[in-house]
Amino acid sequence: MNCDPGNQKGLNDREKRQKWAISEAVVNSDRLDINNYPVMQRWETPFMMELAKVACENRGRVLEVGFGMGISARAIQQLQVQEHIILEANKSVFDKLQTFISSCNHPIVAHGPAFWQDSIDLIQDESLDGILYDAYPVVWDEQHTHQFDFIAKAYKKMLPGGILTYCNLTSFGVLRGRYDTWETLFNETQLPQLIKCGIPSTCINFKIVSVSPPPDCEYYNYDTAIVPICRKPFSALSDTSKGDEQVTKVPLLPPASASAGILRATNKISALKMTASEISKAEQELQTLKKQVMRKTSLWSVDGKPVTRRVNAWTQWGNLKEVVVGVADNGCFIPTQPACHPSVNREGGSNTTHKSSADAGSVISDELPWPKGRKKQAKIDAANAQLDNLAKVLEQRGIRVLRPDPSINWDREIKTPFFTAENQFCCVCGRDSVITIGNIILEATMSRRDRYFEVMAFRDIISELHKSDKNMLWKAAPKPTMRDGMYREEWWDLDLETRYKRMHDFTFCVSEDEPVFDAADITRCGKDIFVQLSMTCNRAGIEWLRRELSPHGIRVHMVRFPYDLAPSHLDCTFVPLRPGLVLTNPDRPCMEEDLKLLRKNGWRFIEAPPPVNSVRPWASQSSKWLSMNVLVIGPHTVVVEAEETSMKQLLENEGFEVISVPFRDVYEFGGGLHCATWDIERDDRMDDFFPNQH
Ligand code: DAV
Repeated sequence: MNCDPGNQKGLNDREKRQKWAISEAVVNSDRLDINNYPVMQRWETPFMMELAKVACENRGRVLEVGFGMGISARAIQQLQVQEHIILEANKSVFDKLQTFISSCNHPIVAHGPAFWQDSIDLIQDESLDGILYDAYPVVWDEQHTHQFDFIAKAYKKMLPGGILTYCNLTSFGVLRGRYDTWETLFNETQLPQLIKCGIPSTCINFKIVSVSPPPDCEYYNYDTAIVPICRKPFSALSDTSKGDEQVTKVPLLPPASASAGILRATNKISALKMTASEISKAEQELQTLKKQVMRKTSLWSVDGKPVTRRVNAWTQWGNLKEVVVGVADNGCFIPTQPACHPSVNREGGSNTTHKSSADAGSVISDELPWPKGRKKQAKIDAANAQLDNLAKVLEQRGIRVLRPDPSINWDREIKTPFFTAENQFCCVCGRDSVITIGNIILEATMSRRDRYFEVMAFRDIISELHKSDKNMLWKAAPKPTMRDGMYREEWWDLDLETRYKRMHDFTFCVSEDEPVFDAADITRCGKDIFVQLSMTCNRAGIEWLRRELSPHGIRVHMVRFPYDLAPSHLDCTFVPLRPGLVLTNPDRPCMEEDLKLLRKNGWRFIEAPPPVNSVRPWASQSSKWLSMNVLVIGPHTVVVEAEETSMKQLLENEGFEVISVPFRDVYEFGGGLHCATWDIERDDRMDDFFPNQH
């Protein structure tokens, strides 16, 4: 093709750019031309989709350079990234971009009209999860090289694990004639330049995709095209490849665990042949990376300016905007203690999903003591895979997802002046240790010794929120001593018959000496919150909540379920789904006295169906009713465990859209979908759903 697009003769580079910036864009449904240069054509759509898929693999925060006809921008929007940043140089294209933004569902930040050279530094270093570069070679001498100038600058803007792709069809269309294969073209013209940009050769690859340009296309006449894939590695990996200019076919690093943005050690290590010391270095690197990712995620900043964040959750059903999903890293078995005597479920299988080895529980329980310390990595990985998947599903719905600190070693003894616990638990269930009530983030007292410090895994997130939302109130309930005298340990020895006889006493293993509650003993319905008297929440705890929250206009109501002989947490017993509707547990009817308020205000109750899979995994200390531990993410949308199809059916009959996700591998880490999440922002208000109080 004619390679000098328009008259650039006699102009210096700056003047060429200035001329380009103000040239009129001529656009129709098939093509975009500027100064008579064919900038973009409709046939590139499937190709742009491929580029977008690469750039959005980690979702997160994706930068796009060059808006053109908006083809890749549309693709990126479809892939539902969390933030989409676009740089565009030409003024009239930029105007079209403004119109495009107003029609988009996911947040876009546009910079321009400005060349990337002038706007790239608006983006923080190490802040991007993906980059798609598709700018036109405005200075024609740079036709084959302009992408490298960009990549050299943009590489430091990427997070470790970030992914970059680019397109330069006007160049590839010319170069292809000079090489036998795409591979030789790539290895000779792209790879050395990419290495010069600082990318280790082991992190560079490409794929070939099919395209169908029309025969009269001015710049491209091939039926395949190249999609470069460049990843930013851990520094440990870049060290090993320093000076490596030799190119052979190399395996790509496996994709980042996209939802959390966390690369897990297993992935990383299996991808490469590494020595023991390299592995240990990589592991350390991994911990640092995880922390960086957490920090970045919790800052949630655009261009260095924090996005307005809001701590606001008044209900269980308002549209969910921001949520924390737990992580299972370093998760341990619950140690035996006055508040908990864990035991093996005889009926539980060794595999949580298939019932093939369903007798494993009885074998373990007959032959082995309750285990101590850290769970097997395979169990942790399995739970993490389901947690990561939940995070991904929520992100795809435009919900911002944060994760707690995965680097805390829970397999460590704790000693206070009052007790010793041989190991701690995990931070899967944020629901238990912290709750958002309106603009208040409240840390619970907790009831179990092994969970004394669990909230610390969420502290980075909490303090970040405290910095960015000036209206947020940060409260922590008084930490109990958890000394022996705080518990009635003899309760554990009561046989079922005795517990049954005493069911209306509502006395459990925790005494009334000190206020005690777990955050999951609470459920929110606007101005009114309900708190369950349980093994994990005593009357003193409810009284503490009442005094603390009533000055904020919140009414605290106690709820009791006498048939639950070992109650803990409300979210498998009494689950508000939307205004006027509560999901109830058929085995655990509520005290009629406690239901009066709901009945008077016209609330309706639907009973949970029996669990489809009622086999509790052998190490799970929760009941089979985790089937009703659903996560409501909006007034019409509920997330349900994948095997619980009867629950799905019930909720669909009530008019909900039901999203199914597998979650049984998480059960032994303390709970289900509701337990493993902590909502920070919902689109709701302090409404009064119970105007008839008396
Ligand atoms: O019914 O076993 C479990 C809740 C765990 N956070 C139950 C409640």
